Amino acid sequence: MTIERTFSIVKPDAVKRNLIGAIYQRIEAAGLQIVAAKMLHLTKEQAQGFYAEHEGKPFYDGLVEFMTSGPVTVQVLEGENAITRYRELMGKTNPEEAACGTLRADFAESMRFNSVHGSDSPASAEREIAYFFAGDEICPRTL
Ligand code: IDP
Repeated sequence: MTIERTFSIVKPDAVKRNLIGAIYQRIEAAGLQIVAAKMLHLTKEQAQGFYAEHEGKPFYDGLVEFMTSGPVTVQVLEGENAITRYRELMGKTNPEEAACGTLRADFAESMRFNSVHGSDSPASAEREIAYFFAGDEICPRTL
């Protein structure tokens, strides 16, 4: 059993439509624990740095504009194989290709306005968690 942490964002399109609770409910129902959470309105510099790997791609400027268009919530999720399981819960980037019952199939508006982010590898998860959270902001359950 591999207990992992992954990083998640409820993006501005979903926060605007009051979907934070619905998305948190799906995360918890899937057996993942939210061990850190906060609301932020990203600056342009924060969004550019977070998505630096996409710099130069045709969708990069639009993505940064979208991610700074309103508040987001950022979360650390913990659980068995959390990285893969949360990617499966989100569904594919393009909601038209996302499997039925996934967050993006049910909530996303388009390829850009696709409601949620989730880390795609252990290295990304580590970088993304550290980008937004200090160690003492993460609160794993005590048994
Ligand atoms: P992911 O969020 O599923 O990991 P990435 O390829 O890392 O997908 O892209 C990051 C984000 O950039 C996507 O979630 C989406 O919001 C946006 N994006 C990706 N590809 C496109 C595109 O072709 N058009 C518009 N936005 C895009």
